[in-house]
Amino acid sequence: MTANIEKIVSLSSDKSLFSVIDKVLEEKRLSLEDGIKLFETDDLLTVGALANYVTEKKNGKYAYFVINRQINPTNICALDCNFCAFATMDKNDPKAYEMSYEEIIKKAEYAVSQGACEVHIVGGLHPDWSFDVYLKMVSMLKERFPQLHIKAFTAVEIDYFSRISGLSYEDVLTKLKEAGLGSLPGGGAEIFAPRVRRIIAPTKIGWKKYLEIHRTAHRLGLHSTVTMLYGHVETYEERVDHMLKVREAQEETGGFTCFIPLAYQPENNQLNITEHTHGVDDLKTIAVSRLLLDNIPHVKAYWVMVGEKIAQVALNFGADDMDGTVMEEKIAHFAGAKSPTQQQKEKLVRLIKEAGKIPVERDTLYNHIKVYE
Ligand code: V47
Repeated sequence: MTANIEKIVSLSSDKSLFSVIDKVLEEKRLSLEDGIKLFETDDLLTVGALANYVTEKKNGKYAYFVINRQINPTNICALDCNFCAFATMDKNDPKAYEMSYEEIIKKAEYAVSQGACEVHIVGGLHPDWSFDVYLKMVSMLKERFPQLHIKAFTAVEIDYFSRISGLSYEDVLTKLKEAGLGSLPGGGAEIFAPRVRRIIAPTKIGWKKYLEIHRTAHRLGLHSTVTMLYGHVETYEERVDHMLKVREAQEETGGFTCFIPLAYQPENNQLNITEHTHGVDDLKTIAVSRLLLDNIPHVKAYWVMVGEKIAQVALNFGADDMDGTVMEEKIAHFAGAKSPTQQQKEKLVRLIKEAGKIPVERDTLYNHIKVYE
């Protein structure tokens, strides 16, 4: 394997990459400058080959998917992020909605009937819902479907629950865990740099609180994922800085299972950026994530946001996970995503096999449910 990768990368036409290539092959940690070089090079294939080499050293030929369902209980939200097309602050907006407990149960029931092991719940910060409403959602689902993993509430929601209940982050997370919460999803990270947050999400919590909440969850024995929203006003340096802050937090707790670059979807929002991300940038961002985040076990190519074709190719550019069946996607589709809103298991298996990888149906924490040799 090493001989082959050395042959491949020796073909690189970009001299500025040589020192980075050496570091990767010698398993040395990459720096901010290395990350920027990887983004700035035109030699996408070398960056991809290196990232694939690292992925295969970590996870062999396995590429993961999960039978899951997303549930977004409401889109009424006290925040007004400029990139978000999903949420509304106005309860009378025609697109505003609230789900009842019964509707949530029905959606979970359908998911279980389709073989789901996970529900992924995120939504608006509803100005009239108390923390008890959200707690009941979790306890009710856990009572009814004890086998289901409840991956719910981003750090932004946890911060909101803390503010409306007067409880500390630790107490909010402990109560949710006691009610049946299995893990935290990674939404809300956006780009950590304050310059970018001021433009795209000026009223959202900053990176320090985001990571403090994840660290607290990890200390309580909950795992979580972590995201990065790219393709809008951020620079390469700000992307790399985001990744390095994630790497530092992971060094302390080890609680992140997966890093998920989220490609910006440009429609129906208040940012004046109307371009979708391009394939080269999607693949490079996934590859650089894999190379910089040496202490994160998995990198996800989220088919909803990059599309099925790029997600499939990304399995040879450092990604080893495609997320899942999803069943009902709203956040990206309100913002103009061109992908389907759900996926069949068979299709995910085929996409992975055709990428030359071995499909593995996983649970939320990457335990193998079924290997499709
Ligand atoms: O928090 C919102 C982002 C996130 C847009 O944890 C947008 O495994 C692109 O976090 N363009 C929700 N992105 C989705 C998410 C996620 C998805 C799949 C798996 C996991 C995981 C997490 O989507 C939001 C926000 O960061 N988002 N609007 C937009 N216009």
